[in-house]
Amino acid sequence: MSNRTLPKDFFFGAAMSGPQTEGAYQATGKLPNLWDLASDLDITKFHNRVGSYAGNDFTHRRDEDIAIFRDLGLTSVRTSFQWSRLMDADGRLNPEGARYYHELLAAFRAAGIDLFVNLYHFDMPAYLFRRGGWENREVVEAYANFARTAFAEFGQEVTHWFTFNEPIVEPQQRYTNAVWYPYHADFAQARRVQYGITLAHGLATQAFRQLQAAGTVRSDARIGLINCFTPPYTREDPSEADLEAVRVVDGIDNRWWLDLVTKGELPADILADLEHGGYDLGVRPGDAQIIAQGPVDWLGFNYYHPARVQAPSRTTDEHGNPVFAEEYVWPGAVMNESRGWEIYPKGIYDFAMTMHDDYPDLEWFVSENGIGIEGEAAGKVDGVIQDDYRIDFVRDHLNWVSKAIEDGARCRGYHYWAVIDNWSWNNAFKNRYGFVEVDLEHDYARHYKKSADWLRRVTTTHEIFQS
Ligand code: BGP
Repeated sequence: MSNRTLPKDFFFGAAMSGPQTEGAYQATGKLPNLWDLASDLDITKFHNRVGSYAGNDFTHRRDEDIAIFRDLGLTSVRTSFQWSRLMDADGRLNPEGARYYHELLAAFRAAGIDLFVNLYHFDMPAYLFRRGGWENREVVEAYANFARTAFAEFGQEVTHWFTFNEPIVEPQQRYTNAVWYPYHADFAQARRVQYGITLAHGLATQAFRQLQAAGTVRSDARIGLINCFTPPYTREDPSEADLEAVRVVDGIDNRWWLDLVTKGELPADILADLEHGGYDLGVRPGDAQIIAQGPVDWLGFNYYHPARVQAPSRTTDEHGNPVFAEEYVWPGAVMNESRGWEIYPKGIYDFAMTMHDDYPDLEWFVSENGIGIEGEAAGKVDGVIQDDYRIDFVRDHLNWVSKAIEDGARCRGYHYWAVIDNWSWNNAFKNRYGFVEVDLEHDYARHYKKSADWLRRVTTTHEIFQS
């Protein structure tokens, strides 16, 4: 069988974020963000006690990394501007932080790489978190001010903006699963945070449209949202209760954002459920108008794993939180044991078909996809990591992307998460995602892994090679 291909204008790139790469955490007048705060408070929560401070040393290796992206045939890269670097504690532009990002944009431009800019990657300035974070309207307004300031300052330079990366993840990781600071398990709080982020997105999108109409933002610029949509599955012969579990999980994690960015609404069934359960989102008069500003120009889809759920065996958990679903362990699951995530390449196709059927007007791209493996440096041959599993993973996902496009999906490109290894939140450098190794024993030196050569062949030919 011949190899599948991707369209000529399909783009390949890399995804990364400011807080996971930049380091330089006290340079350019940067304020502490939530990760710096969590690292200061309890470093033992981080794998091998590696906190947020150094990223992957990108700031010092910027030009080297850009040369790597170019050499690998990538034409776009997404990162985030750190709120804590761009703004000062009075909510004004920090000129040194602005210079940092102007230089960053110029360096990518000089290399012919389009830098996509995301405005929030789980990295609230610590002082705003102390004021109540996303549950406080003043903080929602502060984010809108930050977004407006960024659009005004960089409006002529950036063509691809995103308001948020994975807005569902802070409600999950910080306020439900208790794995990220402040380590809470509180369903009601998680929903209030989700609602605050939703309003922040609406206000930022509104500011973008206003500044574009005024000519401050370039006319060809687009605004988008990126989320980790998890295609939901249940048992093959589901009960009514299993399907109900799918409805709720899909509603909170996926449809909430899809309805926001296509219709400027939130899913009525989920709002009704929350009201029925007595959960107060703190809705105020005028919020519907903010949410109505939510529609975007295109969408980013981060895909790592599907969601498999079934009817729960209990209605509340040990914290008193409601339980709508529990995990369904699919007997056929193939796992990435390092991360505990199922590898299911067809999920990318199933999501593409959901978009095609339910949200047909929206263009999108795969904004993250990747595999993080622990201990891979142990198996080097002649100094090179032998990561054939990474080739298998990306190839299998790209094959489904190619099939989806053939079947009408409006998918325009693919960004791999962490082309160069980077710092992964509480896991720090435990699981490595890169096609390029970051050698922590030797001052963050970069080395190509075996898979890099395969990636270059795919990006430059658009043919999905077997190996
Ligand atoms: C996504 C995030 C990234 C990245 C990636 C890998 O959810 O947008 O920031 O970290 O997942 O996950 P992890 O780092 O938890 O292994």
